[in-house]
Amino acid sequence: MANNSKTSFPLTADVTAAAFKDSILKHLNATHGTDVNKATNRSWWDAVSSALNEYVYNSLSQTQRTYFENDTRAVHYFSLEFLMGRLTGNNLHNLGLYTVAQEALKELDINIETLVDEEEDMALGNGGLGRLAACFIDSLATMHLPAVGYGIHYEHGLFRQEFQDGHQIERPDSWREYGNPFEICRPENVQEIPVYGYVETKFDDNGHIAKVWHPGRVIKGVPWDVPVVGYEGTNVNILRLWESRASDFFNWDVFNAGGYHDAHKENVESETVSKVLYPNDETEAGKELRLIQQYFFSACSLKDIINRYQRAHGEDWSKFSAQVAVQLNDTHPAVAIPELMRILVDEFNQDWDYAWNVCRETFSYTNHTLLPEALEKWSVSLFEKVLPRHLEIIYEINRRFLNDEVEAKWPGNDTIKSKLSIIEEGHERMVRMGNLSVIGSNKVNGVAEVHSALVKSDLFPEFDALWPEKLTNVTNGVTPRRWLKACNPKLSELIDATVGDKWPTNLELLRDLDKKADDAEFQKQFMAIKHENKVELASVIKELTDVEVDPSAIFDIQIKRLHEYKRQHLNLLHIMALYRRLLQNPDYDMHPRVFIFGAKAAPGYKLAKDIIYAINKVADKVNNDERIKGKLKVVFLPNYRVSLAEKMIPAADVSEQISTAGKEASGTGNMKLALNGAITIGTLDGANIEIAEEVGEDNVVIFGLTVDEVKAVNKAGYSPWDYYYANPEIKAVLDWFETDYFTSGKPGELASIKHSLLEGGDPYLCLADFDGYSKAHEQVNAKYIDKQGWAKSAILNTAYMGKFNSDRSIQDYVDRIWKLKSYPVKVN
Ligand code: HBZ
Repeated sequence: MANNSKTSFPLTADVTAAAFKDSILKHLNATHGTDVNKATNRSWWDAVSSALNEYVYNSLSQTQRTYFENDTRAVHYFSLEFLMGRLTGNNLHNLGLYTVAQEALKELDINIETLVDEEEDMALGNGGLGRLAACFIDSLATMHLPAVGYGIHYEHGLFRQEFQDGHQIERPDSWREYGNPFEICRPENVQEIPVYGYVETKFDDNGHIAKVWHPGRVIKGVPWDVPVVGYEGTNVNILRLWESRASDFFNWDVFNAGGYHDAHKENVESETVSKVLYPNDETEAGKELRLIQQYFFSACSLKDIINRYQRAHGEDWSKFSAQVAVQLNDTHPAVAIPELMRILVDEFNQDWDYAWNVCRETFSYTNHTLLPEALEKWSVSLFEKVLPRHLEIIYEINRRFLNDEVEAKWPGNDTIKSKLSIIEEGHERMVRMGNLSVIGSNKVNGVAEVHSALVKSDLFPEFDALWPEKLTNVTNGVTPRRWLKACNPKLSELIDATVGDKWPTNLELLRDLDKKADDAEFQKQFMAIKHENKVELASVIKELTDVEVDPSAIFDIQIKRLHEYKRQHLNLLHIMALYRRLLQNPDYDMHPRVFIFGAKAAPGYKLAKDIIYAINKVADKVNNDERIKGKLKVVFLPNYRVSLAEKMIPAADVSEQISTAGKEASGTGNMKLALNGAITIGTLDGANIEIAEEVGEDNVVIFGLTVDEVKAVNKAGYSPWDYYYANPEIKAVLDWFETDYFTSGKPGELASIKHSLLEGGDPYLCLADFDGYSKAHEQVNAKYIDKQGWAKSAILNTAYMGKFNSDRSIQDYVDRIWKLKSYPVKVN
């Protein structure tokens, strides 16, 4: 019999394991049409999801009613990416039903962990930016704040990564091939979105100019709602994702004229819009389909917001910006700015200045990168083809901005005008989405202190001079519900027993763990949990790669997108140096290490793929070399994604955060790893700086050039060759890449890495930082050998990470930008 254990949350306090089990059985049959004798794992997962959805839908309805009845101001988080991961475990945890479900399933002879492994990740994002959006909507619901996430319902999320002979191969991701129990289609909120065509200029009876856009095509937007369950389950917000469809199933004229295929072609093109997520992070390709994706979801979302607004306020626009805040997650949805102008001016006949004030009060923009190749620009000709009316509006916004505001501040200064213009002049004229976003926003924020300072000083200095209040900082955070409570149940239990169970909504409470940092018994418990997590990860590693690793080795983890600026190849250079030291001296003094990687490379990013290949080839060699007696292992786990991160992070001893200073805007993996008791080896970049401040310099290992030093080195003229000739170890390791030592019979297969670091100029200063990095690793080794010292540092990392709760980030947004009130929902 299920023992009738109860949950601790008011909403689900009366739910017993026995009742939950009955509900699962009921849904297995009544909702999913199967029975205990035939049910597959998938059917059981469906049934559990339906059972938990009963609570979700109840809260969802009441949340929507509460917000409607109070006519609340709400934030609308516009993001091309939401990297949600799996929802079953998360929703069970947030409803307080995890243990109940676990017991109920045990009764049915089902292991809950196997069951939640059935779920495909909802991988509708590339990396940090998309996962941040997912953490933020979790926090918004948890903090009882009225909010809607808006994005695209991609049929295929980020590609599935396989390795073939060490090379990355991309396979399609079909996360909802057989449906998804967590999304609800809302046909009542379908939108029609025009694109292409031309603009006609008309004069009305009073001689006023009116612009009429005659679109070339209309795309239908179908909304799918994913409930976002806040912790304790009372407020359930929604993530609304738009799927594109052909607006009429058939173009009948063409069809009747015998053009069956042509009619279909247009439908296929419309449906292509939400087919697939672009897999490039930090690069801008300027592709037509991507601009259409951006416009499609921004326009659907604005129409949706306006429909909701009009139900309460009709055509009285004076309250619009008091009710509606829109946050632009990077410049990807920036076309929403001219779209709102178009709606107000062309469709609702509002005066330009009035409409512009509404816009500026409505939008705010978050910048996530300073890398020039990631700053979005669209060619004017493409813009004109896809969105002819929006281009005119952008010209008018720009004309007024330059002639009025810039001219007033810097009279006659054409240099500043050309820098601040939304249009970049040149052989191909371009629309700068960053400038449009700053000009059309109320606030602009960077994502960590140092990054926001650089946004002001290096990216947008003139805008900062023009509007000193506009540019600000909100340091990123991560949700402790997914990234500690759910992913690390053993540590969570220890924390509950030590500081109480309120920390998931008030992470500063972890600070009290510092009292136990020197307590030998607590250290033992803390490190025993780390060890158990490492044992579990070791079995995942064995299953995925067939490599055996020893859980008593140091688990040193680098997980993030593969990019030169993140410097996985610096990590690789150091691994090769260690290997060489071990070959030269089998007694070389080091605690056994396992270097573990997880990373996807953008499919078109050749060098990133070469780095993956090189790591895999070095791994093969090192892992099978008996001479080094298992002191060094290298593992590259395929298909890194949220659900794999959840298994890796609790098992990390060391967190690699080694970007070139000034390049990583914030980082959020750094936060998740430190929160789970890993010690950071990192540069003074992004949020690493703030993490080091919080946990204290004894509990991180910092190395490398600072932002100012990087600037100075580049200014003086950096030559990687100097390091190559001065440091015999660097030379030996780089030369190794050209041999066939790691690629038997195929010399030169890894040469592109050496080439990029020498002839290529080493743009991210790997060689300049190599020595510091290598010494930092010696420090890590020495630190680990001092067991008590290490345990203390690990505990203090967990204890002092309270600041990096995404609830704190959201509170900063609320205070500085959104000005929202919270509405805790009373559920009955
Ligand atoms: O955003 C990341 C930053 O690199 C990271 O430092 C920060 O912590 C995180 C959250 O603020 N940026 C991205 O993840 N960027 C993208 O994924 C991206 C995707 C498509 C693009 C450009 C960038 O066109």
